[in-house]
Amino acid sequence: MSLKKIEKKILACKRLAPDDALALFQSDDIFTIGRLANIAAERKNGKNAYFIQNHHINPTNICINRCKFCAFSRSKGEKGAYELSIKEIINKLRAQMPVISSQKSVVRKKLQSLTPNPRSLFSEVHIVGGLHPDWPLEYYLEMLEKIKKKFPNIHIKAFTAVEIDYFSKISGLPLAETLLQLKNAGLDSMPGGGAEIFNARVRNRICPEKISGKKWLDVMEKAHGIGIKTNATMLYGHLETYGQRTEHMLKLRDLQDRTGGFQAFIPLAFHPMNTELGIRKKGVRGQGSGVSIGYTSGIDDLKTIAIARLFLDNFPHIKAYWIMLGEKIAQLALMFGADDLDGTIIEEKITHSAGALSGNAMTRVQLIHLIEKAGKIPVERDSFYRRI
Ligand code: V47
Ligand code: SF4
Repeated sequence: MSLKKIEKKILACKRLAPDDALALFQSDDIFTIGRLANIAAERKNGKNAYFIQNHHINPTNICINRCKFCAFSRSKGEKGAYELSIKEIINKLRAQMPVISSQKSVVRKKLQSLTPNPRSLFSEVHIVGGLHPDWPLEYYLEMLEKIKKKFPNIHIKAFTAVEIDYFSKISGLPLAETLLQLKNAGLDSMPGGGAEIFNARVRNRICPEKISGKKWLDVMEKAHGIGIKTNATMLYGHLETYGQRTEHMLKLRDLQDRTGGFQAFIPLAFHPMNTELGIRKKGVRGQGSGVSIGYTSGIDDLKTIAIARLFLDNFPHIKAYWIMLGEKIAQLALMFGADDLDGTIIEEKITHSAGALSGNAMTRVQLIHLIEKAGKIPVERDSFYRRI
């Protein structure tokens, strides 16, 4: 279908077909696609662009899966492998707390005015890690319980669908029961990682040990079924085609029609450094030997965000994760359909192991500045997109 026809559909608020999304991916008219995505974003969220003060924690990088695009993971005993005790996790979180209480009163008042929770500098902790060969489900339950006990006001967004499925396998409990136990221990919502690309052929090449796309969707459906909100991601810029990106988003849109449990969609730009996939092997995809899969282009990043906004008409939010996009492309993404920059992060390991060019943390003031300069209204949110 021509871009003009697709534009008409969008302006009439009609749902895009997979062929429309494919035609948008194949088009070079980035300005038209961006303008339309901005219209769709403003229909949903006005000029609001959200951000959150959050803290990422990765309890371990030891993982039995060793996906070919992952530079973060290690095998047990390998150089660079680490494990955090629950005490170390608590201490990492606590390290952000006394910043305020130890200040002189005038500084303390100023800091308190900058944060939703006067005792902390963040309102959400985001926890994901490797599939550890020895830790039992009880370890994760205790982790949640202890974090909740020490920081009752902090929202815990934790564990990808891949981890949840693994916890179910190692505990011998059904998925629904595993999720319930985690929920009762303090799990408030789930991040969207582990989706990668659902297409089985590509998935088998980039992460052969990982659960199937079908299983990922099944875990999410069960989580939504017991009232756990989640996000969804898509790893792009590796071996997948535009058609496979569209197919991936279609599966997410179909599930969202059934459950309504997704909050945000986050396209994740593949980072190639230190990964097995970063250097293409001889003959793969008809390329010569040693041809590397590089970083994604800014144009592809913006197009993917925009098409996601247009195609995923039932997702409330599209997140431009600044860690993966870089601060500047993430800012531009706010004019191309994204309405969320994610957060302050504080410590990021997964993308930085793979050569992220972005910083590790941003302050609330920096995030507000980026949003305002993109002509949007900064809204500090909680984990359910309520204004703080
Ligand atoms: O599951 C791993 C991906 C994910 C690489 O839900 C890589 O709010 C790019 O899911 N290049 C973890 N991506 C990050 C994630 C996430 C991040 C921020 C917010 C949310 C949310 C979720 O990162 C993994 C995997 O899909 N990943 N290695 C890489 N080399
Ligand atoms: Fe393990 Fe996740 Fe890295 Fe895959 S992406 S190797 S599952 S930590």
